[in-house]
Amino acid sequence: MLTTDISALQEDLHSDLEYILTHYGYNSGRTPDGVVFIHIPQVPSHVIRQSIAENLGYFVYPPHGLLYLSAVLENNGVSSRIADLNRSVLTAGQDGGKDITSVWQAEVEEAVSAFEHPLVAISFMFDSTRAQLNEVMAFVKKTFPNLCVVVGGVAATGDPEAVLRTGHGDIVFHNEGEGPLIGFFDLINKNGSKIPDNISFLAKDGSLKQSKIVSGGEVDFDIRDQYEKINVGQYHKAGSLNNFSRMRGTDVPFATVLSRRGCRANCTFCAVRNFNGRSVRVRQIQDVIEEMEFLWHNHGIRHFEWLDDDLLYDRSKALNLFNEISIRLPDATWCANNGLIAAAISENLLEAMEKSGCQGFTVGLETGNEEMLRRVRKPASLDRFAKFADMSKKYPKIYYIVNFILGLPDERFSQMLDTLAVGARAELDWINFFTYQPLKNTDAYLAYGGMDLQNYEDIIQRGTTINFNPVRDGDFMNVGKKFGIARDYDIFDLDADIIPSREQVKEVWFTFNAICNFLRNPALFTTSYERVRNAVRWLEALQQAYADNPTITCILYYLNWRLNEIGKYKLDALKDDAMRKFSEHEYWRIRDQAFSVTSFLDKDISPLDPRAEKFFNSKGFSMQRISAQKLEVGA
Ligand code: B12
Ligand code: SF4
Repeated sequence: MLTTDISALQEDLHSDLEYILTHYGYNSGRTPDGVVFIHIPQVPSHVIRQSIAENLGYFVYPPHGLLYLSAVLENNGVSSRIADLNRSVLTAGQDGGKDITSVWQAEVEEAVSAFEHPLVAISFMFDSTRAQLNEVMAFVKKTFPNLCVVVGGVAATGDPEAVLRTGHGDIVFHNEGEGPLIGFFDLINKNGSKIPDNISFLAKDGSLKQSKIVSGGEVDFDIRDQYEKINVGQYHKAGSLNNFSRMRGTDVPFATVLSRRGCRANCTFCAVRNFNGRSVRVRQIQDVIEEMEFLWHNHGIRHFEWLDDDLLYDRSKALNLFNEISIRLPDATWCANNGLIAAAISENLLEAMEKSGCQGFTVGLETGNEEMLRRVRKPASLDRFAKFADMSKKYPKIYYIVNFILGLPDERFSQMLDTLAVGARAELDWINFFTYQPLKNTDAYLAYGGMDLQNYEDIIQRGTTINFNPVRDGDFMNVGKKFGIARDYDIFDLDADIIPSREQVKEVWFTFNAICNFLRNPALFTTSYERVRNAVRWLEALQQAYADNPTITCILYYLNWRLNEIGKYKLDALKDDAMRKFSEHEYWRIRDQAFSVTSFLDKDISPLDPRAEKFFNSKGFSMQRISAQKLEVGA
């Protein structure tokens, strides 16, 4: 068995690294004449479905981290190319006849051919894309055996050894890459002796070596010139950022922005603290705005998505940022799907957000159970969340989403029910219920040893299409037939003290989702025109991605009837469409027997099963609320 020896001694490391440097001629003057950065495909080729790709249903985030890395290298005189293989495979996927693998391979070859002997630097962000990483690394090594291959990013940091043991990657960079990459070029260009921080590699004897691991660093980099390398204004043609970007319009050019690195919190299931370090580092407001203006004027970007993990950190700076956006980019829109901390939201922030073009954001509460909240170290209290939920009703133009995780380690069914009650009572616009999946380099993973992983297809589906829906998982279709799994309203008969199996959690997910987002979606009852309008936009965007799902069409029928803005002809067409989908999918017909979503087509809201209503009553409120009507014009 190969040994693992973590050593921080510079001299030892230097001699260990020597053989890699010698192999590529780096210590005899043959330094890289450039860098080819590679963003690997996020979706495996065999999973890409032409209909989803055409519908722009896959995520297509610009490779933001690589823009930063190429900017710092350029400042240091090293030129680079960025090959976004993800975008290429999605574009190829829209054209059913293309051989997707040969498309990304050609792109790699083309990028490499721009140089004589570049360094190949691959980004590996998500464990779920390991198969694609391995495929790309193997291709590069086979085609260009004389090129050094380095890998960085969140997933590479989480398990560097797994990357190195493939034999196709030479060095792994940990954490944020700007400083260490410059350190690496200093070492080889200037023939220096300081081994850069944050690298792992295998020594000649096969043992794992690691330099000092540090986190944090500079955040104010000017990346504007780098956007040219990826032609950022074209990304919306290959996919979406999330359902918010779809709600804004699939023809609207979008880009991502980052104003802060790090997060003030340290939730057990999250990799951010271990990756970015303890502090939150805030960029200069001026720089952020100039970047956005540049994108607006030079690349036609009209919609922005924040990548920040803690966008509201330093409230007064956040307020200034939003105020500045509303003055300098009055027609821009933005969303923050990555999750804001509800406790940090105040009324004046909401006002400034709305004015600056905020169309919607997500808050991460994760659980509605106090004990679980403490256990996952979420910086939230149920009281603060309830206050935020009340406050949100004063700013109905913003679409509010809350994230919950079901099936956290050792979570009992009663605790999941608390989540249902907190979510239902808050009456935000949408609830994302996720099922739990531990991630490497998180405290939860370390504590639970990575057990309880979902099946591979599940992870791929969840990670690559805009709003994961277990219904797409073939296994889920049959789950109700499995012995001992309660489904639909029968989940309310489950023993409150059990820790539900993963199969059972999926059914709990289905019922919670059906109740909160469909049967009792707040847009069915609110008197706010904006909220109903937003809900229609949201559901229309969702329907594009889930074209087979008739429940979305049913609720759209009802909400459009409430809005009273489309004529009878279009309304009838929606009804026909819903009926057609039911006739084509037995699965949905069976679900409808339990939940009666087809009542929406009769302009009726069906009562909840008494077991569900009894549960809500036990929490002190009712969810029956039958009397919804058309909105008054101008309401
Ligand atoms: C945007 C985003 C997404 C986007 C996709 C982004 C993309 N590139 O395609 C979407 C919404 C699709 C997404 C999905 C998921 N995401 Co996500 N996502 C993010 C987020 C918010 C921002 C990433 C980002 O751009 N950061 C800003 C740039 C500047 O930093 P960076 O990309 O990390 O790059 C730096 C370093 O990583 C490093 N680096 C990166 N590449 C390289 C390469 C080299 C050679 C070097 C030297 C260095 C280097 O240097 C860069 C500059 O400092 C991060 C959290 C975060 N704030 O980072 C989570 C995060 C990366 N996501 C995470 C997760 C878990 C997921 C999902 C699994 C969620 C889910 N439950 O479905 C899916 C999986 C996606 C998949 N493909 O299968 C985890 C990753 C943990 C892990 N080990 O896998 C993170 C860290 C969030 C968390 N809560 O812990 N995500
Ligand atoms: S608040 Fe969000 S980003 Fe911050 S540690 Fe918790 S899950 Fe991670």
